[in-house]
Amino acid sequence: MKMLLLLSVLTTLSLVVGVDRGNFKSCDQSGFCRRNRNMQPGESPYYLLMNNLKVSPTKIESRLANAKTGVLYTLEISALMDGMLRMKINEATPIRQRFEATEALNGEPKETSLKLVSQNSEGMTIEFGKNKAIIHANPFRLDVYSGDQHVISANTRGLMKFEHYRTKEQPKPENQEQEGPANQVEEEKPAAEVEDMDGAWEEHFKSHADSKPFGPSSVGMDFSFVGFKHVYGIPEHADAFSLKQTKGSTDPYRLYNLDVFQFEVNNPMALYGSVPFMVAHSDIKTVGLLWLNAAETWIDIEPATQQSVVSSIVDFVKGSTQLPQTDTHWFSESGIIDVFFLPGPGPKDVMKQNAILSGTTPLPPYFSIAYHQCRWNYNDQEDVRNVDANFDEHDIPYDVIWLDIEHTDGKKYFTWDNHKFPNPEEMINNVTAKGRKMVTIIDPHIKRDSGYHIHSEATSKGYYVKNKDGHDYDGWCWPGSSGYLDFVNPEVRDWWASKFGLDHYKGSTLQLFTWNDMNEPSVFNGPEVTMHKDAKHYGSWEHRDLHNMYGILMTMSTYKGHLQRSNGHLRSFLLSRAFFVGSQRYGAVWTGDNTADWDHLRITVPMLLSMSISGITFCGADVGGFFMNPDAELLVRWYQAGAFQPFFRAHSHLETKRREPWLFDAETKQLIRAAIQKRYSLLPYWYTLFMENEQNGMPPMRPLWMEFPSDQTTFDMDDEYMIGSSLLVHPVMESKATNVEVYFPGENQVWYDVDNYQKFNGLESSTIPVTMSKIPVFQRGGTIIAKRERMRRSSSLSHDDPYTLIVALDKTGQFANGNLYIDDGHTFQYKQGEYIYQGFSFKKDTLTNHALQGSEKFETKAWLEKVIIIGISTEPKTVQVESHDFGKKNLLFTYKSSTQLLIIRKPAVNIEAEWSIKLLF
Ligand code: NBV
Repeated sequence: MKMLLLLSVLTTLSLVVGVDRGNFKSCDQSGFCRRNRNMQPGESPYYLLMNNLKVSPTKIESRLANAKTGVLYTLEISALMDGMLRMKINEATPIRQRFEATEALNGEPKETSLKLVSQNSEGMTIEFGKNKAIIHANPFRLDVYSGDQHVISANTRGLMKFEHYRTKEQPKPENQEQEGPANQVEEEKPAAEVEDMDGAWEEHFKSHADSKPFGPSSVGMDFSFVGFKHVYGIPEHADAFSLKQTKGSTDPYRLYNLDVFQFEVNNPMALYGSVPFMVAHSDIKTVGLLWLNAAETWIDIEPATQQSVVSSIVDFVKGSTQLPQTDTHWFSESGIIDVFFLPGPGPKDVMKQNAILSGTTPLPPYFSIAYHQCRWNYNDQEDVRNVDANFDEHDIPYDVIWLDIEHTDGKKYFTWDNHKFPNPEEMINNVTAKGRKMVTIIDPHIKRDSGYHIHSEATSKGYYVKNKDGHDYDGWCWPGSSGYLDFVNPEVRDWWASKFGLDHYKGSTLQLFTWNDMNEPSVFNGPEVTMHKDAKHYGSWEHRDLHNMYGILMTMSTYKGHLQRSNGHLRSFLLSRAFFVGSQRYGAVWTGDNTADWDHLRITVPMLLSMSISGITFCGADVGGFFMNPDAELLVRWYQAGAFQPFFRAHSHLETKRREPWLFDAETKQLIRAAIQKRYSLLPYWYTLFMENEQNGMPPMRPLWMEFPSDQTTFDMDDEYMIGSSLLVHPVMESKATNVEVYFPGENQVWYDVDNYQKFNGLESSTIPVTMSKIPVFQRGGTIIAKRERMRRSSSLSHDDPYTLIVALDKTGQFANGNLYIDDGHTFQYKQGEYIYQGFSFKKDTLTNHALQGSEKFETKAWLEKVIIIGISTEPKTVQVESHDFGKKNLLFTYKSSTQLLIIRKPAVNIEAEWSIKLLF
């Protein structure tokens, strides 16, 4: 009964009123948030024990002491590759181990050499790479420099807090301040802490009690970004891209993976994923900071100016004594202080540095960057067959059809409802016969049903998370009473991975992929709809310590399962709702249950940009909006935006009206078809960007300032972004829009409207008229993009199709460059060199191609069908192609002087053979 009630509350659309804030804690309702947030800036009680210093070739080790409590901490400052610095602080003699979120990293970061350049009783200066840091001893503070410029300060405002573990019986503290020389601190007997212990030993939220058996354990620190007005990142929040001031106005930004029913836009509330990574950007520098902690975390932001500091050459030159500064304050409920400083100096350097730490998205299989059709639910095999056939019937390409929870036998994952899906394998094969794929949902809550093999094995092997009393944790979710697999245990992860084997997952095939939902984890009857913090994991960790990692640990295991089932031959595709630092290594992520309204469409851009710059690059939002029914206009605009975002999937709630494109009027259907077709024509470009993303961490979807770092107009844009370095997109995200205001970045840049080749100058804004069919997309002058203009039913059928090159000339009308990456699209053979990575360049009057990373091992039949040159001021007399195969040949072409457009027909050279196309005037 209780569950039925819950379900009806969770699913009834007629009750739509937006998020119920009362279900989620505000900072005021959380003891550690209050204890940290209420600290006043001032002199920090933490100081460095200089006589304890240990200097090794890559790190400085010492101890910190808290003058008020006498508690000692270990401090490790190490130099990492690419000029990065890591600062780790832990209790020196903890009575209980503290959790470290290192599994989120892409392996243990490699240390490099560090030099101690000076040292005295007040502190020391170290150099690492081209950067340096000054460590101040008393009070403890760290100033990080990128090159010569002071960029980040830690603990300048004295907000460091490290609540050491203690026993509850400990007598209440005498009010004793303990100052004095460092070596007088006694390691063994820390004095009791004198501080606000409000909410430290037990806390209640609604009907839930958090027993907090280990007492207060929070860690916090302030970081000031010196010289920066803009900070970005720390997804996931439905808020502006350039992060807002929180101190004094709202709650801090919260990072705590939560299943937030009907989330609202423009606020700092926590959502499904957490990446405690921030990027600060100015016209001269970009830096990053990673706070590696998997517990609940809050981040306060406060703009400030740094007074009377001449800390940079630039500042000195400008003669200014005031720098903009953004003060931030980070605090987590438990774990350690483990901070990575990424010195940039440019935005692309920060992306690369973050990629070194947390890894990159492995090149996705080609189909997965195409269009996905999802709904809660496609009801049965017949439904799947019809939807699949209708895409053909209506001539709309699509690659993947998804099955939500109703496909299972009673929400028991890895099973099928035998009535609705009697022949899953046959169903999958019918779909894949057209080059398409399928996805099924697999959630982490396991129905407690003794007849369910996953449950009985998990129970007998002790694979479930335990409650505080040591019994299997029992939470309510879709199947009713459920156990939650303890993915913290590597053995559980291996066991789970094996369940994806074709011999285990009956009815599956190698063409069936996975959707991991509800993995925050969502627990309908838990506090804030998630797991109790005092639940117990493998290794005696409390859920509190690692909550934000539950989802990544699940996807880590699913990913492994995908690789294993094909003996490591085929690439994986999985979609996860929860995410953390490093989740990109396992697949795609989406923004969760949005709503079919214009605000939610608009917020997709800043949300996806925040994820993209934080490493979560294969990201998307439910096209059309999950809750409620979009009208035709909103749906079309959403398809048009989604077609230009990394992960492109339409999805809708069980109780919404069906909304497959053919259910709308002919015009709407045509507009949706056209948007999807645009995505398909640009797949070669997206694929190339994803390959480059795997190599260097550059997100395919990126803010304008990543390409034009010094263009300040771009710093707080929420409605415009780049795809790679060549395309600028400004989706139409207003109802009844007749035009959009587009800003074109970059000095000396020219931009071309991809539909009509109209030219625009950089550093200028233009009003672009829009009709319903218009998607404002512009190609940057000086770039070449490879497209595929023939439409197929699915992307894999286009594998050998010819390419069209769009050559947009730069301002001088003489140069352009671009890349194209091709491989088999679905195996790991590219790692053995089986790929083509090709560069195209146009210089003065000749277009040529050349191998970028040579490889003879992969061949393609794909050829060059057309070349479009934009921005060419004179009509050539002749256009000639030259190749090894047939020598020289004149080509047909047309020239339009009004748009300065040259269209060259059928060069018909193989895309990878050496060739050149010459314009003769
Ligand atoms: O599995 C049902 C839904 C799913 O369609 C959606 O995409 C997820 O975000 N799921 C959440 C559970 C419940 C939603 C109210």
